[in-house]
Amino acid sequence: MKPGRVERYILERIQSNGCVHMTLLDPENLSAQEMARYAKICEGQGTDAIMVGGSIFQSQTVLDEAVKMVKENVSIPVILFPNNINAISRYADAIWFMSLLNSTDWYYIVGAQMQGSFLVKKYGLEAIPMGYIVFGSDTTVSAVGRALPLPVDKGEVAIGYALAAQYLGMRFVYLEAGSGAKNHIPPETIRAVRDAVDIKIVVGGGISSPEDSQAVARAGADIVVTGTVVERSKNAELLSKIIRAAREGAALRAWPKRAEP
Ligand code: 1GP
Repeated sequence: MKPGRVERYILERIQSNGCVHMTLLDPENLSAQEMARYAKICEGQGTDAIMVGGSIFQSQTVLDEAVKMVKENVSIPVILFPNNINAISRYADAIWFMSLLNSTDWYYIVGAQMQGSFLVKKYGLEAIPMGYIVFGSDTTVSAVGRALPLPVDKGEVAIGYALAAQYLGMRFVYLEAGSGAKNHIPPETIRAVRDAVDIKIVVGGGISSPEDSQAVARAGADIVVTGTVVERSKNAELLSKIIRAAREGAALRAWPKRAEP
């Protein structure tokens, strides 16, 4: 399966800016109108794509409404970030087709994917293959996804999962600290994964300041995801600084640019 339109857009942005920023909006926390308004503001501040999803979201009807409204208000891609099979909307541009690699439950590794694949095909959604690694044990995503608690500061464990993602043919790997996590994934862990894999690295969870954003991008995140900071602070200027800081972090990397495959 070759990269589709949205994936090519992401890769081009990573190539030109060093790092991409994505905003995660959760239909569980925001109405469709709020999602559309926030998405528009985030686009205005320079975010590269809107991700829609959350850990406990349950209604496909509400999701459809939210995605439709967001789509009407922005021109950047809207990418589904599903927690389950009812988090698939025909109105999105693409879906992170992800497996929670360190789940202890078959369902989150491949069961939901097997069931959801029919809708992805029926809707003609662009599927972007991604390995999802959840760190820590005290977040909603960790509890819902039955994640085997991974230590955030043990790079070698993360490397194993990230390499597995790469060898399984996934083109992205997401290092997830969990939405609203007290701390983001440490730069040392990101750097360790960066040094080990060739696929693109997504980092999210607990990134709440320009300093955080710069640190994770500098350590090697190709995509920096923030959600809670916008929902909580409602501060467009802060978001703008976080987005700028991600690009600055990428520019400050001390190692040579990787050759594109
Ligand atoms: C959650 O990584 C994302 O899946 C975003 O986390 O809400 O902490 O920014 P935050």
